[in-house]
Amino acid sequence: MIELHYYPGNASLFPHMLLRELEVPFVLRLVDRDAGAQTSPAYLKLNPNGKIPVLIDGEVVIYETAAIALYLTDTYPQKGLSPPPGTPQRADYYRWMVHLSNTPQAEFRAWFYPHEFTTDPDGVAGVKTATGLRLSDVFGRIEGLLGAGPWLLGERFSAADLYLLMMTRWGRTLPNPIRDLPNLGAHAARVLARPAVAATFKAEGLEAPFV
Ligand SMILES: N[C@@H](CCC(=O)N[C@@H](CS)C(=O)NCC(=O)O)C(=O)O
Repeated sequence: MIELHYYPGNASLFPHMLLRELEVPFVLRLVDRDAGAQTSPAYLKLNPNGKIPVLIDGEVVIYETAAIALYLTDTYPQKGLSPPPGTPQRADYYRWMVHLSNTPQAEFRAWFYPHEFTTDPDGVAGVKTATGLRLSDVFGRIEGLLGAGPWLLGERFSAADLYLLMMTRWGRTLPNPIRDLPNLGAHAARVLARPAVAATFKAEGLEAPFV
């Protein structure tokens, strides 16, 4: 059975929501961050970067959140959570998945771990402030591109919407919370209304406000 190594609310939230949307049997394996389990020798064998999540599916051991999601939507194409390969919508899907991974998610790393982005202890606050400004800029553009949606791919719901919700949630800690942008706030409400998403939040013990 598929195993998802996770920690509540971490980047594993996206593949967790996706597994429930796909209705695939899986088990959750808690990575005990409080004990530093993500850097234990056993975990580093799964993900040498020492980051959460990891997904194991038989002989497949895969890390990097976006890669896990692409793997899952490819493995269960009949569930329709990604458009068919070789179509214009598939191009949009790839664009969103890669953009969300390499721009907002990477910026959130600097937001939550600013000390990693400077060698100057006095520089940490400045890193955080500058990252918050960049994130506002990034989500301002996403707000415009999303428009009325209702989904990132227009009328078609896809895994990318789950990815976006995870980051809207993370953005509740920003000086300008992402949920306050009208299109992104409405998008988050639509994704949160999905039963698989509600079940995921419940299983991880996440409490309101969700975004
Ligand atoms: N690019 C990686 C980043 C994963 C990442 O930064 N995960 C965080 C949790 S959201 C983590 O493992 N933090 C613990 C640590 O860095 O020690 C991915 O998408 O999987």
